[in-house]
Amino acid sequence: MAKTIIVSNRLPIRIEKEDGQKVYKTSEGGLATGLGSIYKEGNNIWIGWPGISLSHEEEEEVEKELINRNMRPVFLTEHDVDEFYLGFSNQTLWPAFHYFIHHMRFKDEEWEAYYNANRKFADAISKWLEPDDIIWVHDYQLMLVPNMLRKQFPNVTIGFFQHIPFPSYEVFRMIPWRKKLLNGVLGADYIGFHTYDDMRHFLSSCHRLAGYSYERNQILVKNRLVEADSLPMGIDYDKYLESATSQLAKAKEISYRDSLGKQELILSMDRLDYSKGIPGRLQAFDKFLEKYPEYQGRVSLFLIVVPSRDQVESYKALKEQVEFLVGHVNGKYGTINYVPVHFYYRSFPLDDLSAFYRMCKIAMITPKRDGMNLVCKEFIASRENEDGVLILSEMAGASKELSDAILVNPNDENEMVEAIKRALEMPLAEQKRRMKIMQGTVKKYTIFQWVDLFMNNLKDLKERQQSMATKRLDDELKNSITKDFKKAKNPIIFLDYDGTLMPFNENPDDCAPDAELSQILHQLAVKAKVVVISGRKAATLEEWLDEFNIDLIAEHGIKTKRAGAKWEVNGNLQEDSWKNEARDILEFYIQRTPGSFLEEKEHTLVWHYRKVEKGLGDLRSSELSSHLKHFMTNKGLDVIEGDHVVEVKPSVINKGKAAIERLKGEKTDFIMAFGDDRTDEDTFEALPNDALSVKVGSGFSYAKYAVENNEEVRTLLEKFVMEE
Ligand code: GDG
Repeated sequence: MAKTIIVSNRLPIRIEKEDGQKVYKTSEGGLATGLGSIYKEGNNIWIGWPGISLSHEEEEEVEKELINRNMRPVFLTEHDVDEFYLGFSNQTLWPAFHYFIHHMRFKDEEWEAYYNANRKFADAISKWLEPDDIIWVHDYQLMLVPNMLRKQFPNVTIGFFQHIPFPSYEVFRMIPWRKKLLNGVLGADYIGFHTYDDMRHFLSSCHRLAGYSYERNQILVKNRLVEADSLPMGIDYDKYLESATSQLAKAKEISYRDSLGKQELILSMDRLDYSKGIPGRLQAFDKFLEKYPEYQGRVSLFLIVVPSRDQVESYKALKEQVEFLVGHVNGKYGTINYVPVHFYYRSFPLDDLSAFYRMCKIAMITPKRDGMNLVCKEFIASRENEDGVLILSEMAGASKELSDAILVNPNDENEMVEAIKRALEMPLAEQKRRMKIMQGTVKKYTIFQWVDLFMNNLKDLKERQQSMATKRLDDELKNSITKDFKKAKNPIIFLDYDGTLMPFNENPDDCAPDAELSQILHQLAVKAKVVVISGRKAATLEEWLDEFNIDLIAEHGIKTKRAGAKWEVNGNLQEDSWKNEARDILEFYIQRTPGSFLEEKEHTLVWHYRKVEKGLGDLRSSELSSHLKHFMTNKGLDVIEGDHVVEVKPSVINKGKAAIERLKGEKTDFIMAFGDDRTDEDTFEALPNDALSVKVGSGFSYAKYAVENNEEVRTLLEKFVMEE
């Protein structure tokens, strides 16, 4: 039976050594809870690192134990952990993705370790993978895994979820291995982010740095439909509510309260991380007590910092900074019976957390950046009496869902100071109104709903891929078409040129046929009528292709030249009086778009933007197209948006009409057409039903079949002319 394989850097269990004995400690994390409903079922498994480096003998023993718990280990050496995890993951990707560019470092050896560790994960997955399994890879430590698997198993179903933000393309582009990282993730079919902005940034990086175009949230990667999506992660609401209303949590609250005194408490709880904005929060609290001294003695900050990555220098420095600030505030405002900041540098069991969520009326969660932030959702779920106030950073993914919090910019100290005052003074009715709305949201979008949605969307996408993939020209079809071609007495083949027979070149004048193509055309012309049907100028086609003794159709059908004969101009053409006006418009866009240029053909005008900065070229081409469409009303012209070109031409002309014209009076028993862009769609659409049509590249098409690129076209044509 097909199974689901969850993959993350850490397993939902960690092994620790106590007095030389291995102890298995389960993780209480949100992800482990949510995915627990999956990996514990049937033959499903979770693959990841168990959190400790072991000897070979120990590894065997641990693997056996983990198999009983539906887990499979990936063993990492201490070197892997230093370079892959603490190094590349946490000192290159983490700071980049959280916009801490001054903390980023780029080390070749750490990149290599990242690659090798990802390979270890991919190998472990391959070891357990069976046909029809679904793989769900988690987070930034494993960005290369999806494509490593895709190369090995082209049809496997892979989902990827990124738990941290995805930065703007301007920041992501700074990483030397950016393209490899993007291609790594694009090996997945369905790619989830917490917010729409993260998704948008990812798509824009794919477009601008890796050259993929996208429509809405979909990208075609080598003919495979890949979808990015925004899917905010939730929590196990009932678990937090139940824990907060348990007798144990209530008893703990009473005992802590007794020791703490009467102060109002503001909860701050994070892992030790510079992205969480802990110093900024302390500084704002300091400012608050200074600006509103009447609150000194009446309110305290309950500051929990959970140890994390403290072998990394920047984290060590952060810890010292936090300790310094705590000391500073306590020294400045503390009295015998007033502690302004209660500071704990350690983790607590859930009952304690629940007691904290109960006893602190205000939670102040003000990260500088956070993918989602689950603590604020847990606080909301734990507020049994629907009171309390959440001060939340607008830089946390959660802020997109929790607009009834007091939202603050964590870099604006004054705003944070005022937010503390507002929270402390918020009337109970207002607190309840806001809290109820937020509870409604957090209760509705739980971790379980998130898991279901992700899995359903992934399966759905796979089905859509399969229905699209029926068009691919596979080997069996290629063989049977080749047989038909060889049997035919009078075959005719229409070939577009650029993108179909030749790859695109930065310089359009540099595309004369190479030796391989020349040989194919020579041989093909002996066995079939060959018609090159292109948007190019007649003179260019003649210079490059006349020697092959084939038919040429230039400028989308304006001029036609039979093999060995002279050029003829299409009889339907009117005067070109529109050209002067259209040229002025194009010149206007050339001035505003560095790198673009005009190509003037006898009966058409073409604006090229292949060399223009990516986003700008797209923007200007759509502006230009709509400008031209407006100008052309009733002028009998067409505007065609091709591959990095916008072309204006008389509408009486198109490749489809030219192809039909060429077929008149022809007694043919095999018609086939190849083309790659919008203009070739006219050919595919116009040809008789029994004609074969092949789209080169990705995208929807009228063609019956699709191949990947011009090399695949050449290979098929070579097959046609090969002697038996
Ligand atoms: C990453 C992204 C995204 C904390 N202290 C204790 C404790 N915790 C638990 C909390 C919460 C979890 O740890 C922290 O989750 P966050 O979401 O706040 O932050 P990250 O660890 O940075 O997680 C983040 C998340 O992935 C999910 O996609 O939201 O943006 O950075 O559940 O309760 N748990 C216990 N004792 C503690 O002392 N038991």
